[in-house]
Amino acid sequence: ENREIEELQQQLLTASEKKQLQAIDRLSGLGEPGLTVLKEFLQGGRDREPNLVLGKTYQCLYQNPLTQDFLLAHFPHGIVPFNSELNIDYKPLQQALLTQDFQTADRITLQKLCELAGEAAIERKWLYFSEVDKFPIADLQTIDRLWLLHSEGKFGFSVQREIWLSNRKDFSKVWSKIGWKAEKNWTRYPNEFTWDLSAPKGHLPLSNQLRGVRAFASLLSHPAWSTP
Ligand code: UYC
Repeated sequence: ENREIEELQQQLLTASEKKQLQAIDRLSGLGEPGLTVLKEFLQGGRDREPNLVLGKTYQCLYQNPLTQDFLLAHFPHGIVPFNSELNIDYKPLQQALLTQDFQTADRITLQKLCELAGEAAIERKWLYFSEVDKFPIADLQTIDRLWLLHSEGKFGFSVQREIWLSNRKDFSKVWSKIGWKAEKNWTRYPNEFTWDLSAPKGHLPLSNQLRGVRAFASLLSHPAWSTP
């Protein structure tokens, strides 16, 4: 058994990303010794730019009652810094994503985007594209990183942007790729959307197209995605 733990630790430290993610799943099912490896790995990544592997490690430790205290003591704010130019609180978004409650996270995301846009948008509950252009880079990057790191890289605006770019900005192609349209029919909110990691890449967060594509297009063209 020790041998297995050591091999998985090695895999976690040096293998390809895909193998690293698999190692995390296996280690989290091996009780105390497996959890110890995961805790050390998270500690070791403290000063690095958080990536998908650290995101999933945090996720697994968060879901295990045995490691809640460890996280509270050593990573009380998670692994993605809540950078915000407008002093917006991203904790509720982080919490929903941590429990993989993607439907709640999606609603919070729209709420946060409206907060970024200001009073009028909060009242209106949807966005004008002219408001989106003015969103601060730091806030969009925080929202995107939270989605990305807590979905094994599946969800987030930057993922949607990559799909949009690789389809030459042709939204009619994007909709079917990200599962927002099947044949000629729009996917119906909320029940026809997929609220877990079995969804297609880029499926979430949603952006209602009822009032046109311009706000979503502005979001995907925002300088946040070409700024380090
Ligand atoms: N809905 O179809 N959507 C709503 C999506 C469309 C419609 C909310 C996404 C097409 C109406 C969210 C898609 C359409 C409401 C989404 C989609 C349509 C509504 C809740 C695939 C008709 C009731 C938050 C592109 C043909 C609300 C919100 C209202 C709600 C998302 C209809 C998140 C991604 C064009 C009637 N749809 N939406 O924004 O305002 O309301 O009447 O996109």
